[in-house]
Amino acid sequence: MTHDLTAPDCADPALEAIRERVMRGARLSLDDGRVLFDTSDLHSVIGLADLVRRRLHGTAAYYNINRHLNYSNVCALSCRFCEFFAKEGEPRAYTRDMEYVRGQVREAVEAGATEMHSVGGLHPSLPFTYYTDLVSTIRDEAKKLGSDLHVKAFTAVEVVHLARIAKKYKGASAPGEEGRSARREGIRWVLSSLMDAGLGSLPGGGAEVFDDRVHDEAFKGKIRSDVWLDVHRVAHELGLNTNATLLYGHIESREDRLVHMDMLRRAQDEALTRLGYSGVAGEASRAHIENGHLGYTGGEGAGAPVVTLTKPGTPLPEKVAFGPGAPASPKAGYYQTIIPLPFFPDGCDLEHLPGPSGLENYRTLAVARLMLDNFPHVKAFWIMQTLPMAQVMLQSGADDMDGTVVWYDITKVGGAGTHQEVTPRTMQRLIREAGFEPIERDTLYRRVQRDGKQWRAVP
Ligand code: V47
Repeated sequence: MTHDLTAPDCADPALEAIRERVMRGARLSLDDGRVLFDTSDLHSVIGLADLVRRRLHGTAAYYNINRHLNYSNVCALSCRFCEFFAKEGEPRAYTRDMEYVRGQVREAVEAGATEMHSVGGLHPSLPFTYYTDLVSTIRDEAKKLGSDLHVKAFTAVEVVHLARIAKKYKGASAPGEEGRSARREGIRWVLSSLMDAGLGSLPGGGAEVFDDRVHDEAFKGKIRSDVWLDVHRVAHELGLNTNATLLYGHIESREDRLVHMDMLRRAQDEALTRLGYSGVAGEASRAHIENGHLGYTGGEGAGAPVVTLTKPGTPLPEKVAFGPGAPASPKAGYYQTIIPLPFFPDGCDLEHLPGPSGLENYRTLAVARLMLDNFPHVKAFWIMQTLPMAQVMLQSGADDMDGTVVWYDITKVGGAGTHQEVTPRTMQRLIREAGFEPIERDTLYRRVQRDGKQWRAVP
């Protein structure tokens, strides 16, 4: 970790106070976030985000060797931003059987993959056992081939759907604490069953934007922010690491993005406190009062102490959980990475919208790095950002490119097909070109030591 970095001089005087807070590693308020979004001095915003990124990760830039497996595109929902879903019986609908899954695992292991990322639609009729079989099939087939392939699977939206299918969601719609504890119990049951089958972590999908107006207009029927956050909270309590996304550039406002970021960092305050980090109680109330301007109180967890990772010398959670001196059976359970996802209009119900500009992509990513001071990683998901943008994003706050991927059918960038792949060698070259040192990581951000397709994770 590098500590002796200096922040760039800012052309916009409105950024000076923020610059000073960033240098100290102090939490930025929502008002600071508004300035970062409004200033025409984008270069300084990017420079500040780059400073935080270098403080946390030096010149390292991470990637992994992974595969995506979408088990079914059949979905009971019809979200307006989504071009992935199909209805049962439609010619383009598919649901994969276990023979297909085993074939995908063999190909993944052959390519040296360390991670299988698996998500799908909310299928109306698959039984709960399909999902536990999916996870155990991936793990067992990989083990037969000598690989400890990590299964990162099921968004929070799917987890709730599974609780319903398994009939473990009874009473969850009751008002207040009663409904909430029934909901949590169902979620806990589902996640524990999936963990017994071999689930290793949760991906960050399904968060979209934590705003009820946007929710009702663009993805009504999906779980709301409180439930999404609850799924991740229960996952953390069970020791699972998770990611979080932010889908932006559609009908949401920049203010909505800021509130989304604030809700996530409060949830992470709680998770890191559980991991043993100590926070600053006074800062929590300060941020709480400032955020109260909006009539938004930060929701549950608003009283947790503020825990930042951006103060010089603060250890990263992966070092606390898995590094030297960590307990023999590691205790994890926190958000690893924020993944800002630019909206792609092609082929969905919101096709008339333009989608975000390149500059808006840089700004949103840089603001995410600055506001989410307790998220260790920021991912420039190259499939959606494109490779050239992701390279520049490594200089704008991102430290992770995601993986080698191969098939990705949630979005088809610029009308391209679903085959999108970079080789590890190309990934390394692109990272070096951007001025960073490529580090292959596993899903939990441990370094990978590899001999061909044989690999092991080291803390
Ligand atoms: O939740 C859907 C988004 C997400 C569109 O955790 C769209 O490591 C843009 O979550 N334009 C799924 N985005 C992808 C995802 C993800 C990807 C990579 C890594 C990880 C991780 C997670 O894709 C959905 C939704 O927000 N999405 N449609 C669209 N038209």
